[in-house]
Amino acid sequence: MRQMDFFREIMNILEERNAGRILILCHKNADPDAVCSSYALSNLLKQFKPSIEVTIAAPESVSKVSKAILERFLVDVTNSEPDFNKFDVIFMLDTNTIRQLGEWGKRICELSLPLIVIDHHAPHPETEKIASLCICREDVSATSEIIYDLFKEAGSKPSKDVAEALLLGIAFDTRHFLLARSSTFKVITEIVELGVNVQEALQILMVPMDISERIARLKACKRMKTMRIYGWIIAFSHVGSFQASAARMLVDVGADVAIVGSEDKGELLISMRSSNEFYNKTGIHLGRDIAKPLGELLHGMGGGHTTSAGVNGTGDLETAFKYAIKILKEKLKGCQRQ
Ligand SMILES: [Mn+2]
Repeated sequence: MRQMDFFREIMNILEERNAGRILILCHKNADPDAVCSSYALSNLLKQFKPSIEVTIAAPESVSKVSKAILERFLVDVTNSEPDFNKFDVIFMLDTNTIRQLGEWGKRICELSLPLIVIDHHAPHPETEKIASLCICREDVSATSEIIYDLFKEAGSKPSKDVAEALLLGIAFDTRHFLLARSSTFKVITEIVELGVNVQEALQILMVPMDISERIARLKACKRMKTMRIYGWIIAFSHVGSFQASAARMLVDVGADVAIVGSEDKGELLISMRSSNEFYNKTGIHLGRDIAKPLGELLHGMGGGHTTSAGVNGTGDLETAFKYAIKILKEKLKGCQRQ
């Protein structure tokens, strides 16, 4: 089985480099899946190499929920730029393009250190080029699930704390199991058997939305424009922050596809969400079919999942939306909404 070799491949790279110092990187505004999988991976590595030093870092900051989780498990995730040359091997978790690392991404390209990518997003060709090992599994719903499998491959079991962290990562990325696959539930059963109380653990994810996010969502509503493409309702809006949250909200409200962006001195950040119905009936993979080509048109990068994706680029938002409409029109040809 292909998967069964990943743990060994990681250990081989660590041994080749005689690695003593490891850096684990999460994407900007690291979510619970990113920080929990990083924490669990660091534990796994230490089980097999007790002398290893692991630093976990995320550019800018981690999300509010992630902060609460890190406090609970007493884990440190730094947001100051690491001295990359100090490390022997770099891991990139829950992150499929170096763009999601901001300025740090450029630094990583200049290094000659081995880079190991572990992610559940569609692998990006640019990432594959610079990575020594790419564990990109689209068959699972969270990076935390991949780390759980690594424990199994290693013939080891996570501690109760680590199991709980993995549960939180999975719960977050599957919107509390709504998007979980059958294999995800198998993992959850095993986590429960390790002594984790699911109901109790999930409480930590129920952080009330803060005022700035609620205001961003309301602004996104106020500024929203909609159009129909072959009968599908496409919503566009712009906010300075919380683009992903706003896009999610617009789909909840009734859009089939929501595209929410921000423009800051010519730098564009765009989040997209689509309904499950949209994906099921059109087969359009938001990350691969829309975000990726849009990223290329904007001289940036785009990628993501079937119903959630992001794009970075340059230019103005008006033009970016026009490009998005053009791509959607092409892809939706022959997919009239019934
Ligand atoms: Mn994830």
